[in-house]
Amino acid sequence: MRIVEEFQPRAVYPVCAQSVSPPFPGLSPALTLSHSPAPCWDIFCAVVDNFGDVGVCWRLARQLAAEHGIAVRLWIDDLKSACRLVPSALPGLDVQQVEGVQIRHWTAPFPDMEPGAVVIAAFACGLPDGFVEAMARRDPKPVWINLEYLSAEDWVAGCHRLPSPHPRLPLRQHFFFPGLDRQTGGLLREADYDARRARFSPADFWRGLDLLPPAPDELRVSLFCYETPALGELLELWRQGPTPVTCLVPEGRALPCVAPIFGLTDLRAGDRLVRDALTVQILPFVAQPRYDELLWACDLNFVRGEDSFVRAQWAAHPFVWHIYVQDEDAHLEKLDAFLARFRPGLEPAAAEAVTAFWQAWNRGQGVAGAWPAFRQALPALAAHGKAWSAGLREAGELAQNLVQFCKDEIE
Ligand code: TRH
Repeated sequence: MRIVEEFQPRAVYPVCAQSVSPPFPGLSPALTLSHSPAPCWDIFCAVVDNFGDVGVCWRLARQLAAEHGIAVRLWIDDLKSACRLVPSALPGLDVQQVEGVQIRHWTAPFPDMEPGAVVIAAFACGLPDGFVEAMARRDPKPVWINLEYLSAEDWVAGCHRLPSPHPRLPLRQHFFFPGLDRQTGGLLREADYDARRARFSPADFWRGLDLLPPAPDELRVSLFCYETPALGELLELWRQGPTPVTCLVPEGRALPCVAPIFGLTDLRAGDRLVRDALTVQILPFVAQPRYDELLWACDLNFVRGEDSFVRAQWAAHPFVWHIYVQDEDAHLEKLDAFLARFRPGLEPAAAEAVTAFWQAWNRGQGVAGAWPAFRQALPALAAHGKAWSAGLREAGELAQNLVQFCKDEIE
């Protein structure tokens, strides 16, 4: 797009001054400050739990570096968790360069550091006090972005890009919301997404897992979800069903709900279990691009949280969202808000089926009753998924929208 061609980030964002502290103990010789380009954007990621916080920040950081020529410092407080998502990163290094991004361990006390031209607080995480003071001293002041959670609720459009002044310092932050329409920041999608998908071979993918291509009546399902009694109920139904179901389950929180179906207490990556019509294959946790391939290969994708939920929408195959649980069932309102946007364009039976099944899945009961109609709606959902993802593209792409917003703020 034109924005990429016209935008010269190095010229717009002046090179940041380096740390005034001596190099950190973990700094490898290849990463001495004189060899690495100065970071220009700082992204702060506090890992709350699971993989979504790091997942979104890592994806954004890589895109900013690879597609927009921005030097990114990604500050992560829990490097051990991050290493699951970024397999080539090392948990013991305070500073490391991975895939064009400088990953830094966010420690307390925080080092004395000149802020970049843009500072992103991911998911409203608090920034270190000393760093905020340094932001206030910087001339010009950094653009301070509060990158929020994805929500389909109507109020988001009214809050996207809103400024909020700092109570004490001459700074203001801007709220930046991912979203599903042009009134929001859009969703992350790498520039090479379509090219990667065009090159993707399902046959090679299945061969790599040592699985035959699916039989004509078989359903291939990826299952990334939180623990829920609904999972056992559904697997049991599939086991007894008239047609084969092969279920690819990434290792993690769901496994204790899967094991009892096979009379086991423990499952691990590499296990393959077959009982009646049901085959379950446990997968290792893979790098993000490989996870996309799983979503492209399967007929139905169970996803969760935020980032895998977004990836399932780009994959445009039928999907089921296990939403992250919030206090006072606030998540159920978010679920309904998404469904209210997603349903238009679906025939009434399919619209009802997707609503009933998603609600049963998220409430943890009633999936067996909701499954037959949902199963029947899969062809309609497959067609709808294509139209839905095409519509999402019209909202624009989040990294690009963010770059443009910051450019406008700086000028
Ligand atoms: O892991 P999640 O449940 O993450 C979150 C967090 O709980 C977070 O606190 C909360 O705010 C958020 O949900 C809503 O789900 P999510 O967001 O889908 O993140 C998973 C990431 O892991 C995503 O980037 C995809 C990636 N992934 C892989 O890279 N490889 C894999 O094999 C799998 C299964 C996932």
